[in-house]
Amino acid sequence: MQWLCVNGAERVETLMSELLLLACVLLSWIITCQSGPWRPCTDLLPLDLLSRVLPVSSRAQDGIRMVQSRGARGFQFSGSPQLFSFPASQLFINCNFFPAEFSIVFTLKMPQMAPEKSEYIFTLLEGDSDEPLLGLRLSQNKFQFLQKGHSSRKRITFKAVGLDDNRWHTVVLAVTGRYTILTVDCGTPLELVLEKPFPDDLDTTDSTFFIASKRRWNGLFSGLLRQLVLLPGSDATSQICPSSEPRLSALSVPQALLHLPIKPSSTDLPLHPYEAEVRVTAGVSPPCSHSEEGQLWFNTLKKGLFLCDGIMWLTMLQVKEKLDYVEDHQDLFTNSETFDIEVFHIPSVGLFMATANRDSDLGSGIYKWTDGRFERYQNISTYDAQAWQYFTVGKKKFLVVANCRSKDAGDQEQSVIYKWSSRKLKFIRYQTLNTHSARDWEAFNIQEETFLAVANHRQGERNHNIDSVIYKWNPDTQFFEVNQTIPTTGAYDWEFFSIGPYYFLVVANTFNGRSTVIDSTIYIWLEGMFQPYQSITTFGAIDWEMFQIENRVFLAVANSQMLTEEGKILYSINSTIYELSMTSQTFIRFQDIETNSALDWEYFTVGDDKFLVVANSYDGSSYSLNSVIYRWQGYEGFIPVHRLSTNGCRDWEFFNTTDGSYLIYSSARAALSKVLKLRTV
Ligand SMILES: *[C@@H]1O[C@H](CO)[C@@H](O)[C@H](O)[C@H]1NC(C)=O
Ligand SMILES: *[C@@H]1O[C@H](CO)[C@@H](O)[C@H](O)[C@H]1NC(C)=O
Ligand SMILES: *[C@@H]1O[C@H](CO)[C@@H](O)[C@H](O)[C@H]1NC(C)=O
Ligand SMILES: *[C@@H]1O[C@H](CO)[C@@H](O)[C@H](O)[C@H]1NC(C)=O
Ligand SMILES: [Ca+2]
Ligand SMILES: [Ca+2]
Ligand SMILES: [Ca+2]
Repeated sequence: MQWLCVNGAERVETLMSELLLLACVLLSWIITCQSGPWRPCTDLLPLDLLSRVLPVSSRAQDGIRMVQSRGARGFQFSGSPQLFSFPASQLFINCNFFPAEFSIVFTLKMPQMAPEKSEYIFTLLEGDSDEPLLGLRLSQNKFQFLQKGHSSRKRITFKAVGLDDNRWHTVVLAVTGRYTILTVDCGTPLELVLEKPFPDDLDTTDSTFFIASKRRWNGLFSGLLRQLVLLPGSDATSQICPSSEPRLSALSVPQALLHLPIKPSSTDLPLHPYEAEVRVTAGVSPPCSHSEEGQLWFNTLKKGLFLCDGIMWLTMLQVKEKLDYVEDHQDLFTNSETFDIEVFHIPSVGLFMATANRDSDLGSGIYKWTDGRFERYQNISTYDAQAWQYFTVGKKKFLVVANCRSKDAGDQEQSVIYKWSSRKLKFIRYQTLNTHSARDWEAFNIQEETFLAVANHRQGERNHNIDSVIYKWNPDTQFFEVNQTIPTTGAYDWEFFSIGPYYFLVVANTFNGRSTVIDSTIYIWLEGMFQPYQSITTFGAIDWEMFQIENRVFLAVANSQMLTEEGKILYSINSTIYELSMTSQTFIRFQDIETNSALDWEYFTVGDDKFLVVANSYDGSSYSLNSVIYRWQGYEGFIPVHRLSTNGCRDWEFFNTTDGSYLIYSSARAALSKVLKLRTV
């Protein structure tokens, strides 16, 4: 008790002294700027200098690239220094004096610098002068604060500050009176005492801020800059320290860099550590000199990869094909409405497609690609088929169908595995498995064992809260046997993926009997079973699509409808793309895309370009809607590039043959699927 009281009192005292300090700081500010009715020269808020030189409305801009490294993003500057400057008058709106007391916060990542070399984090230059009024300069193992006084020039040097070790660092430089205090990664402050206090009449009239340079190419900052903030009137240290991530502690970081928020690790899973150096945008040629030798540059405009040989950029890869437009290729009349299309290739036999058709009397179809078109190949009896999955076990080839009804009313519902007979050249019935309104089968391998997971949607008319089942191939019996059951909620889709040595399975939970606003769960394979890893709230989730771009891992959900417990229903809602954050080891929101009862996402690539196509099926009144192809733009995420009119669009599949790439989509409203050819230039 005694201890508690003392501690409490101490805390009050500290708070008081902080308030006092703040009052002093404000007071000196008032005195400094007072001429006429008092107003500070700038807003007394953190002034984010970096944001001021970023592309407006997050358009790609020449000479600046967003790079992700060691779990965080920063900007790399390679363009003309003029591009990254702005007049000081933008900040000093009420008068022209630089604050006498201030702090500067910056976060950077910098490879080791050559001896003799120095680079600027920013400078404030007056007119055409080359002498900074103020500036921050880095050189090997050294950090300098440059400052111009009345007639003299000062350089305050902090030695043995190793910021150039290729790791993220957050630095606060606080200037108050005679003191210049440097705090690196919330560590012990280094203090240097000036001969004279920082001037209270540093005039910024006619001067310009240059971010990452001193107006010239020479000394251009070559590392990554994530944060650069001027805080007039106070010391920012107390605002950002202590921090659970002192190297990335933030006062104000540009929005565009926050797609990868830094969260403390919530789970101790030893996720594969890897590094993603993603370079996205570069219109003009970045500098290529001795120091860039061996560096690669990906030119998104010209579609080429270039290597710097120390003098010039050498072309490494030829210009790749680009998607130009999409044209109708084949109208494919199916037995009935089609809920899923599965395209697969049987080596030395050919390319096939299976359609999962609604009508139980007509069954489902298998088609073979012949002379550039799909032709009917085999009919298979199915009962309100929802999905097909093709997979292999050793040399055996299988197709499994998700039947969502039984053959005769009242009978047990069964899904069926078919095996390819290389003698009959047909699929023949192999094994039946009891399922409950089955919606999807997912086949996958873990350490040379084959698994099959079924999404059981509903038991009887009402019960959505049932088990979905994972089966495992038994090499002795040569059949699939139950390996694990997982409670699911109106399950619609399973998606399996692996990242490094880890295996994941994610379920799309659609409906709990009352609402579609429920959690869908990602599972991870640990100790011989799938265990919950992360839950994400979804809105009638129907499909998960996992894809990787460079080293980044994404999961996109197709949200079909928002039905709340109060009975409100919406179809035009966001479907969301999540990205795996290496820092937090969880999937976090990357981009929201407005969709109309989205039922499927399909990821595909053409040349170097990456695309997502969504199946928009219903907007509350019409099924005739555009489905949309989005192209990956790096910095901007996915942007719409093509709209295709569809009717009750249910499923998209991408495939390629020797004569090109195709998309096929099915309709849940008509017995017509369409094959589209991707035209490239
Ligand atoms: C499959 O069934 C459809 C519809 O009943 C029929 O038109 C077609 O001839 C059948 N195809 C084969 C290969 O049996
Ligand atoms: C499921 O399969 C894994 C991998 O073979 C095995 O370790 C585990 O014991 C199996 N679980 C059951 C319940 O059979
Ligand atoms: C979709 O997401 C965007 C961006 O997050 C948000 O502004 C918008 O309100 C959302 N729309 C709907 C219908 O939820
Ligand atoms: C064709 O598609 C497959 C799988 O979708 C892909 O692995 C392969 O690289 C593609 N081939 C070409 C030439 O695009
Ligand atoms: Ca499909
Ligand atoms: Ca699936
Ligand atoms: Ca999909």
